[in-house]
Amino acid sequence: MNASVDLAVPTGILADADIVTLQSHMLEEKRRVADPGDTLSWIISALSISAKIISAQLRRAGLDNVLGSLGNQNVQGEDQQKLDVIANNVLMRALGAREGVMVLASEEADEPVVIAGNRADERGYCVLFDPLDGSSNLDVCGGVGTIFSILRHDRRSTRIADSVLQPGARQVAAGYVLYGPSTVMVLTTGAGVDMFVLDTAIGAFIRIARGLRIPETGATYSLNEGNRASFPAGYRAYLDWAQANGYSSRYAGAMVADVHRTLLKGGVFLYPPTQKAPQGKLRLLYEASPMAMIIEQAGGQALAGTQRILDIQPTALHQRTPVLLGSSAEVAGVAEFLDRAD
Ligand code: P6P
Repeated sequence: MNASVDLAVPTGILADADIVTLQSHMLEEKRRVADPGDTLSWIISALSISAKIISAQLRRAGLDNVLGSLGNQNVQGEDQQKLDVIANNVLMRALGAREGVMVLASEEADEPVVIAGNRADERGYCVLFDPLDGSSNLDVCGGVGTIFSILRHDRRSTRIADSVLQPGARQVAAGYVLYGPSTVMVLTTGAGVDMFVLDTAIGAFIRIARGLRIPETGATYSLNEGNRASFPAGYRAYLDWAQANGYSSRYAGAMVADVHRTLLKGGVFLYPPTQKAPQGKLRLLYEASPMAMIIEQAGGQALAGTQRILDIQPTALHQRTPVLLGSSAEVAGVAEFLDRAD
């Protein structure tokens, strides 16, 4: 029941909305998503706590001397930032302690981590994440984020660790946290997309949008044009068309920031194949698939070339994929150029 709150002077979140925290949101979701033992809610709670800790660490990064790289490379061959490791450890510890978590997989870990004490035939969940996406933006105070994907453990897998190799269409939930001027969580459990903002005064994520829909169109494209020379012909033909038709270019260099803008304002985000990354740079399981679920749940489209990202059957934890996602009409427009060029 939406009891109206009669306030003399509307203040902040009390002004005009019921106060729904992430926790109460998950209780509402319980009626729709079968979640024996509230396991999924507990996993979302662990992600929420992790996001609060990581957000606090990022706000103090320059003061606590945790900026910069560790001087080594992760499994991706990318310079590992100190905060990549800190964020990864926070998520591993928060999620590893939750009952019902069978496997954790991270961009920062070579192999999936099988949580001890589980048998292959047990019911449970796999949680995959990129702990700090876009971390190279940290030193310049740019937007960074955490991306997460939640799958039911596949009890048919011979090795528990192989359970993470499921198509994105089988995700139970997915989302991201954007650490920007405010800390925002965007989440779907399969029935639309909801958005929460962290109220640091009370340490709670408050729901500010329910059933987010991506605009059908948007005259903005988002990709790293520095790679233009090595894009396949179809992408270059699309860029020529977009620039001749008044499109704007926006690119933050962090997938979470670029996808969040695309979700709210419309347009299209792309990471095409390049000479350096012939399969694309972005990782399928913990970047492309969760973002594809969010965008599709908001009414958009998410493709790898002309194939639906959520239909791809993964074969390796860190496999990469080209990404084309955003407003349906805009994605269809790009796909037309790709089809013509094939
Ligand atoms: P480039 C960040 O390193 C990341 O994985 C994504 O967050 C981002 O979209 C992409 O790589 C940026 O890559 O080659 O444009 O710097």
